[in-house]
Amino acid sequence: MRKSFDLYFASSNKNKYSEAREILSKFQIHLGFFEFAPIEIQSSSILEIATQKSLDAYLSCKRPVIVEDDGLLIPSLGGFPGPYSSYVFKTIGNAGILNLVKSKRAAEFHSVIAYCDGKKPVLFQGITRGVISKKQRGDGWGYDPIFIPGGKTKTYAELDDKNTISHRYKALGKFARWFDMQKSSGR
Ligand code: ITT
Repeated sequence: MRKSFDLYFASSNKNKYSEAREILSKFQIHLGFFEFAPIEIQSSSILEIATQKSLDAYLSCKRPVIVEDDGLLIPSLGGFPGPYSSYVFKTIGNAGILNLVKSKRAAEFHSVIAYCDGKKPVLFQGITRGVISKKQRGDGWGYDPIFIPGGKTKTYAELDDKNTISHRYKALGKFARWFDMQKSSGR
């Protein structure tokens, strides 16, 4: 691993890393990729899942590391798919979600970033509210073609500025400010 990175992003999902690297570079934080296939615990809380993922990632990476757990929550479906977003995407995918969502289309994308350097993990949360589109639009990854963030008419997949408004951007922005303070206080 190169030494020039400030910390690592552990994930099996290179799309998440690419966006996180671009976002953190705006805060002068250099992020390396640590390929890692987490064994996700069964929990209804993405905060709990992210906490455990970060502890496991640190054991493998042995360097300061962040992980991210995301969930797409659809209130009219009782918060589904929420903590099961990864599994649901791999099984029924965007077409399956579009079949399930009828009139009430409100949705939320949640991101939890968990930082671990061997001590108690520190968590940062970001939420972007929006709606589920009526059909898939754009060529993005994951749920990008069906999620329209609030105040926009385009899906995440169609937007050029996803990385300045996304759930990931909001969680990483909080992390970056905290990380900077830790560095300046010499910790
Ligand atoms: P990890 O190895 O980091 O756990 P993962 O892909 O399993 O990667 P998550 O459980 O955190 O990641 O994410 C749940 C799913 O939500 C993910 O697989 C994507 O399909 C989707 N997702 C998360 N963020 C997204 C985004 O910005 N745009 C589109 N889909 C997203």
